[in-house]
This record gives sequence, structure tokens and C-alpha cells, in this order.
Amino acid sequence: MSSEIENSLQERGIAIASVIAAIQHFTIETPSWGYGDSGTRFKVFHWPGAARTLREKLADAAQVNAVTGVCPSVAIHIPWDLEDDWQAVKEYAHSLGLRIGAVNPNLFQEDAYRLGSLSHINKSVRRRGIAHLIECIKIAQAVDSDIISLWLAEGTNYPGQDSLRQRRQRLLASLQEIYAALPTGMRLLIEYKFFEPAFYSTDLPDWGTSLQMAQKLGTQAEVLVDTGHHPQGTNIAQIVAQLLDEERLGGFHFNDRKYADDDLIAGSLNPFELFCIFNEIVDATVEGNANAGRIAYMIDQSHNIEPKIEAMIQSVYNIQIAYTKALLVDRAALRQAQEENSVLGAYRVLQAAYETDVRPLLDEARTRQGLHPDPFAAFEASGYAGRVAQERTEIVSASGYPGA
Ligand code: LRH
Ligand code: MN
Repeated sequence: MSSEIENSLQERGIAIASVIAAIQHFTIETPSWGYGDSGTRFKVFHWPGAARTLREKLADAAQVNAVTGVCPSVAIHIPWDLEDDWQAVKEYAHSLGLRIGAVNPNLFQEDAYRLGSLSHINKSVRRRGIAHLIECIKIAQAVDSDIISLWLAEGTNYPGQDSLRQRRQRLLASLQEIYAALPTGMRLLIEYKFFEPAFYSTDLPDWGTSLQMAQKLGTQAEVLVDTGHHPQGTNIAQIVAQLLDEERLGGFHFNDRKYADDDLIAGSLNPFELFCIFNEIVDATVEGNANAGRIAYMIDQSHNIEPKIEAMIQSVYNIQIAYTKALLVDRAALRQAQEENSVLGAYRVLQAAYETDVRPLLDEARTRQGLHPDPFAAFEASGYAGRVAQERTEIVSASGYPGA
């Protein structure tokens, strides 16, 4: 490991061991749906060996954990991952060194939900949506998960299609019924998205709406930030700072995009944006912000043209790089520059950390964890991808992904 980082940290009284410990304890949850075939409305390409069942998705996730050492949990999506024996699933995950993480309800694929679910004008449809959330809460309890991660596709496509205020009131009433069913200690994370599949109004379009709903519901309700769900030019790092200050930042769905909700590999297009997000989190952590310690870091991507397991390893790698660079920010120098109104001085403090090649540090963290320093080489050497491509010949996709 380059002593250059070690020396500069030492000068600032930071022991390399504390940075490496922070890296090793920073866990990232991978999504079951990221291992199955997925695509766009134009085409879902089948990837040889792509996972087809929850057990295959867990087996693939275990490979990512084996070479990164920081992915001990897998988010599931219901009904894409619906099973009839959750105890058996829990034990199988455990046998792979994994646990089931966030449970994601799905209120966007049944015909009944064409015009919405929890905010639908028909009480029977709202009841159906609420019943699905209650079912997901029971599944979460069965697998010892403490997070329900809710995204709602619903909204309107034309002005006048529905009363936007009444939709909001119906949505809140439905969420209040769901919130009342949450057992102690379980969190409801409310994800927002500014458009798609609704193209005029989306019932949960932005962080402010999700925050208001969470604050109206109670302390077990928080906001989930999907990094692909903002209009171009949005300062996501500022949204993160505001949610941390409100102590309602529940978690992330990391991915990247150039245009819309492209669900590409996190940090592959906007690595500096990801760094700025982690800079806000580390800054709040250093200042003792209570919320910063309970953020659920999760990936939400679909790998349409690239190898899915390697793509997940690359995503974890990119996220670790952004987090580690944020750890290297000289906070004392930053504060001083800010207090002196040294605009560019403060910027260069961040730039110094961002321009630091932290990959040797990450390799060292893996080595000290008893892992191969290079997760890509380790996965390649495992021969796992070739093996499952041989074994999983029958294309019986259960990914649930539209068109898969
Ligand atoms: C919606 C979303 C949501 C998931 C889905 C797979 O765009 O981000 O989090 O349920 O992707
Ligand atoms: Mn998402």
C-alpha cells in the first residue's frame, strides 16, 4: 500500500487502521433483481447463467460477498422473489453467509393498479395495495428483516385525470394504515421518483413529498434516495444533507445515469457526485449526527448488456472508492477554509481527497480481511460465471422483470 496515503493521514493524526476498519464495516446490500435477466421496454437480453430463482440470486450474491467482504445482505422484491417457506430461505441464505435485507413490495405490475394502488380512487384497490404491504411486513418478520422499502409507480398521465390533492390524502390514509401495522424496530423507507411510469404527475415525486409523508407517519418512516430518480441538474448531495439534518435519511438505492432512470453501475458516469454524497454523510458522522449511523446502503440496478455478477462487484467497488475518498477529506482544514470564507481553499480540500487514488487502500482492506486484494481477479479465478452458464441452461426466467 502506498505510504503516500499513510504518511498524509499520519500527519493529520489519522491511523490507517481506523480508515481500513471503516472500509471493512461499511456494508452494501445488493438487489436480488440485479442478478436476473432485465432490460428495457425494447428488449430483455438473456445472459448465459443469469439467476432465475431466489436461491440462484442468493448464490450469486454470495459470490459478490465472497470477493468484496462487504455485502452480507440481499434485498428481495415481492412477488418477484415470493416463496412459500421463508424459514428455509432464511436458512439457505445463512448457509451462504448472507441474510435477507430490505423487502420491496410491488404495486406496479398488477392490472388492478393501472390507475394507482394506495392512492387509487376505488377503496377496494387501495385495500388490495394495503393488504400487499401487510403481507410484505409479515415476510420481513419471517426473514428477520427490519426494512420495508416502498416505491410507488403511481400518478397521472394527463392534467385533470384525477384530483392531485385527493390522491395525496388517499395515499396518506393508506400509508397510515400500513404504518400502524409495522412492528417495533421495523422501518418504512419511502422512495420517490420524479416521473415514469407516470408521465404527468407522480404521487411521490421528490424528497420533500416523501419527507412530509414520513414526518406525518412517525419516526419509523424515513426517506429512500434512489440516485437515478432526480431531474437533471439536481444536487443530490444537498438533498442528503437536508435529510440528515431532519434525521430522516433511511437509505439509498445506488445506481448511475446519464439521462433518466438508467439504472447503470453506480459511480460509472458521475463519480464526483457520488463522492459529494458520501462527503455529506461522513461530515455529518464526524459531527455526531445520529441518523448517519443507520443509513441502509443498497444498490438498485439492472444490468441489461453486461455480466450481472461482475457488474455488481464493479458497483460495490465504485461505491467503496467514493466512500473511502470521503473518509480522507481533511475535515479540520475544510472547516478552517469555510470559516475563512476561502471558497477555493475549501474546494481544494475536497479535491485533494477526491484526486487520491484509494484503490491500494481498498486492496489492503481486503487483504487484511483475508481476501484477494483484487475482487475481479478473485471472481475470474473462481470460474463461477462459467460454471453457472453451463448449469443454468433452461431459460425459465422468474426475475419478474417486465419482458424477462
Ligand atoms: C423504480 C425502482 C424501485 C424498484 C425498481 C426495481 O424505478 O427504483 O426501487 O422497485 O426500481
Ligand atoms: Mn430504486
